[in-house]
Parts: sequence; structure tokens; C-alpha cells
Amino acid sequence: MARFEDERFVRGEAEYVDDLKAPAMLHASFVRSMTAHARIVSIDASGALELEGVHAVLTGDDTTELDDFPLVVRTGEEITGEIHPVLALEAVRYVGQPIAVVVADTPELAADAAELVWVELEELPLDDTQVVLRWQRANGDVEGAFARADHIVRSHVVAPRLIAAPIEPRAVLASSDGDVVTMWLSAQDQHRQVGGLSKVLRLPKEKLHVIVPDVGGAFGSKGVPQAETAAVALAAIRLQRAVKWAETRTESSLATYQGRGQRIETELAMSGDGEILGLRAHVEADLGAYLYSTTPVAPMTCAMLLTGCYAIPAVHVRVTGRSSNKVPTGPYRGAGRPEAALAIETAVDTAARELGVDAIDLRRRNIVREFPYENGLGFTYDSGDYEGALDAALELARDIEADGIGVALYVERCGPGYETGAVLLEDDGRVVCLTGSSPHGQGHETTFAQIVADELGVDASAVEVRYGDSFEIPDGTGTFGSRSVAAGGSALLLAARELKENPGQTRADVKFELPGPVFSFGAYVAGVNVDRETGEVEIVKIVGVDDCGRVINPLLAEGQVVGAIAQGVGECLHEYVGYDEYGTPLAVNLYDYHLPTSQAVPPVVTALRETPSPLNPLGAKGIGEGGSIGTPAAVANAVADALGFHVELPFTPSRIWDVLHRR
Ligand code: MCN
Repeated sequence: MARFEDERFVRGEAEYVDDLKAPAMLHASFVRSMTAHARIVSIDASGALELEGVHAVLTGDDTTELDDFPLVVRTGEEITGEIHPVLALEAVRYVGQPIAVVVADTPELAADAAELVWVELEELPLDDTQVVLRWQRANGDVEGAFARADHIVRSHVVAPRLIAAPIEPRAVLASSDGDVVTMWLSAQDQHRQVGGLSKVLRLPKEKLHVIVPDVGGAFGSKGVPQAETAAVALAAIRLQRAVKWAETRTESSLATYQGRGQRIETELAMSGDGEILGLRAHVEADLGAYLYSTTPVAPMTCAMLLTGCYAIPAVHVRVTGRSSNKVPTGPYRGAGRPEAALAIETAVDTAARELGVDAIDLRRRNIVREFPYENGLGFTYDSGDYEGALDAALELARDIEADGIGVALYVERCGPGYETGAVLLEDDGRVVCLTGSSPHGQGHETTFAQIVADELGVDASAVEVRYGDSFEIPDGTGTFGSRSVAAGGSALLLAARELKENPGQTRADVKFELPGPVFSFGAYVAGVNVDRETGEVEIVKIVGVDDCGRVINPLLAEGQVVGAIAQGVGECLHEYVGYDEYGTPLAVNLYDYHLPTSQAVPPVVTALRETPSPLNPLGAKGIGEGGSIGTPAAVANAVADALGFHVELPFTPSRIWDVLHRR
């Protein structure tokens, strides 16, 4: 079934935040730091305020009454980093950090006035890197495994910082009627925005109304509130006028939290016949200048998934997160899972090469076959058929002819947590669903309608799916971690079931809690040709076999896989944010930062397999991230197969050429 929502999108009838207008609306523009580290000596806004039509310039001094953004802290984490300030107080610590917000009659005037705000900065040398996050976990007899090992295989991988680059950058419209603050946000969902902003603004949740209209993509980057969102809300409260801010592409590149930024070292203790006896690993993450709520999440998720699809009895992993004079990192499609797959799959291929055994055989020798399986790092894999996925991928990849062929397995954590769902039977025969999970490209309106329609035995077109309004749907979790179908879909299924079983009842509300995360998985194969004269890597073909339990909509699920593979291709071939010695980012727009075009994306062959999850009534797991997890690991192994050694991502011509010439 094709997506219902697409008609609205292709006709240009979608309503994004920047399409919205409020009475007497003003516009905001930010004054940002042009240096990576400096002390703020003085800020003179008089020139800006003299312009007719400029209503206010707010600086750090106006934010002293605000609270901090909340922080997500997991068991055992030691976090000491500084929370991101709404507007810089005494210092700036990365290029792009918001210093002041100018509010004016038009966006153009606000931008012009922002240039008249005179900020005197005393430049400072880059900060010494500080450890701001520490975590470790050990399981089994690690010392013994390494003492017994016939070979110790060492490898490392780098996952460079990435820009999420959704088609629609961030956007905020805030207004206040003196009692309730209403905010329309381009965000992944309303609940985490309400949670974060109500704390920062010190507002009770019932005084903060968040509405998420149509959203043009996020890829993880609009999950939690960021400084600009709070600053625009503050301006609206101060002025008692509606204020809108729509981010430019350059701001999106500079100041939206970035993804990845990890380096992972692994050591495998191997027996002579190819058994993995133990794993030691160290995840080092560049977290940036400050912490946003979810900044520590990706390196933690990476660490806990480092055993991948393999039964490794003894494991010791450590996480060290460091500060830097860069914009903070945060979740980006995969959020730790691609890094983990890249690390363990590189390690396994390196082991095969060093031991002189076949890399597929080595995988089969160590693959997890019994479920549920506890991976020793705190995760229990609910169900799986890893070898079945591997066999299917190899079968589909048989015709690949290329200089190098790489294989990768992945396991993905989806969820856990709860989601809300309500189903209402209207007098006119329509069925209305309310879900706490709000889409930004995934196609919830179609998928959730299908789930409810199937259960009630009505046509899916009779089902309306509503989401994104914190007053209409006050409780919920949101869209991230490929959790929406497993958690939100299950809530709606159970609500529909309740209505079906109770004639006369017209509304059912369900809060469904996943008893634990569900673990999707897959097997990827990539073929690459490497031009040794130019260093150019051409991806010939990618095969992706993904298993997300029961599939609700194969067309949409496949769309998720293909989109995520394209994103993975970008990560492999061109995407990274470099910084110069002064901490200046070298990619600030889509001319410098190369997203994959249709020319870079090779033929993709996908197949969906279904191993149901026992943890929810749909038997579903997530598919939103799989392609971005399997692709970099498979392509990295293909490049290594072609060259005979591993190279760090991204495989740009200059890097490959350089490596070949140095060798
Ligand atoms: N689906 C299905 N059967 C399943 C699981 C999923 O048919 N068992 C289909 C459904 O159509 C569902 C879609 O796949 O709408 C995604 O569902 P799910 O895997 O539950 O993931 P979420 O809806 O929670 O989406 C989050 C995920 C993440 S984490 C990122 S990042 C991401 C992604 O989705 N960002 C995206 N996909 C994106 N797609 C678009 N277009 N834009 C983004 O920003």
C-alpha cells in the first residue's frame, strides 16, 4: 500500500513550520560565534536596536533565570560535561555557538540587524580536551580469554562527524498569550520537546503547548530541544509576540548537533581454529563543547552492541567521551549502531585475514544461534536468525563482480520504553487514531492506519492518524531508535482490539510498554571497484537483507532500507566534517559537504525476512535505521578486500590515493 501522506507532499499542500503565520509575528536571527574559543568581552546591541523594526536583542544576560537542559544518564555513566547554554554567557566554545538573538519585523531585517550586534571577543587557544563521559562494563573471564588466545587481533575504525542535513532545517514558531506558551516545532516528536523545554523555561507542562506539524526529515537531529529553540521561546515570552525562526542551511551545518565522531579500538582473543574467545574494546567519542540531553547516547549504544551478532563469552568495553571546541554530537541515524557494526565487522574480517581463514566461515563459527541471547553487555537479543539472513544475502550477492567484496552482519537495538495510542470511533463512521509517535518521513499515517484497519476489519482509508500535539496527546515517548511500529503500532493494535471486543465502547486508550528492546538484524554485502590511479572508490552493488520481525508495510519498509543505504553510501564515500587547527569547520554548506547524489548510489538489492519478536503483539521490530548500520561496515570490508588492508572512512579519492602512495 502506497503512502497516503504523499499526495499532500507532492501537491505542495504540506504545512511545515516556516509555512505557518501567526498574527503580528516577528522573526528571529542569531548572532553566532565565528571563533572556536573566546572570552566574551562585551556585546553592544545599540546599532541593531536603532534600526526601525528591531524589537529586541537578547543575550546570555537575559537567560540567567532559565534552567539547564535535562541530561539522559544511564546506569554507571560518569558525566561531568557542561550543559549547552541557551545563549553564551562568558565564553564561546565552538564556531556557530549562539551568542544573541535579534527579533525584528522581517527575517531579512533580523539578519541585517544581527550583523550590527558588535561582539568583542578575546580569542583563546583551543580548550584542553577534557574527559566528560566515562563508562565501562566487563563480562566473563576476559583476562583468561586473552591469556588462552592463540592470536590477538587488533583493529580500529573511525566514524567521522556527520551533518544530518534534513531537507527542512530546524524551525521554531513560538507565541505566548500570557498564560500558555505555544510552540510549533520542526521536531521528531512533541514529548521530548515538552520535557526539555518545560524544564529550561521553568514552565509547568500544561502551560507549554507543543505542536509538531509536517516535518521534512530529521535523521536523529531534531530529537531533543536545542539552544535556539529555547531562545526563540524566551523572546516570545519577553515580547508577548509570536516569533519565528527558520534555520539556514549554513546554520544547520554549523550549529545543529552532529552525528558519529567516534573512534573504536578492538582486540579479539582468537583460538587457533577461529573461535572468538574474548573482546576488549575502547570507544572514544568527540562529544563537542557542551552536552545536549542525548549527547552521551550514541557512544554508549555503540559500546553495548560491540559483540554484534557473535557469541563472545568474555567482553570488556570502555567508553571515553571527550570535550572539544566543536558543536555537540547527538543521535544521527543509527546512533552508535553503525559504529558498533563497523568496529566488530572490521575486527572479524581482520581476524580472518590474519588467521588465513575464510571470513564467512569465521562468522558462522561464532554467530549467535540461540535466542533469547544475552550479549553480556546488558542487552538481551529477543529473537533472531542471523545465519539465515547471512545465507540470503550471500545468495543475492552471487553475481557481484568487483575488485573487492565485503560482508557485514548487524544487530540493531530498537526501543525500549512505552508509547501511547488511542482509537476513537466517530459518529460518522470514521476511525481516529491518536499516537504519541510523530512521523518525519517514515509514513506513520499509512502504517498505523493499516494496523488499526486490519484489526477492526475496515478500509485503511477510513482511518485518520493524528499526532504531534502535546495538548491533544499529552503523554507519549516519540520517534527515534526505530521504535515507532514496535511500541506505537502495538499500542494502537491493542486499543483497536479493546474496541473490537467491547461493543458500544467508542474510545480506547492504551499505554504499551515494551518489556525490553527488540533487536532487528541483517546481513549486507557490498562490491567495490577501486581506481588505483585516482583513488576513486565505486560501489558496484549493495545487497541488504534486513529482518525487522513482522513487516507491516513492505513498500514503506523497503523505502526505509533504500533511504538508509543511500545515507550509508554518503557516509562511506564523501561525508565528514573536517576542522582546521583553529577549530573552524571546513564544511558549512552542501557545496563543501557532499551528500550522495543519485550518481553515487549504486544498484541496491533488498530483501526483508520476518523473525517475529516475542515482546510485542505485532511481533514487529524496527527498520528505520538498518541500512545505515549495515552499509558502512560492508563497504569498509569491501574496500579492505580490494586493497588488502583497512582504511578509515570516508573513502574519498584523496584518502585512498594518499594511503596507496604512502604504502
Ligand atoms: N515498518 C514496517 N514494519 C515494521 C517496521 C517498520 O512496515 N516492522 C515501516 C513503517 O512504514 C514505518 C517505518 O518502516 O513507518 C519506520 O518504522 P520504525 O522502524 O518503527 O522506525 P520509526 O518510525 O521509529 O522511525 C525512526 C527511524 C530513525 S531512528 C531515523 S533516524 C530515521 C528513520 O526512521 N529518520 C528518517 N527514517 C527516516 N525516514 C525519513 N524519510 N526521514 C528521516 O528523518
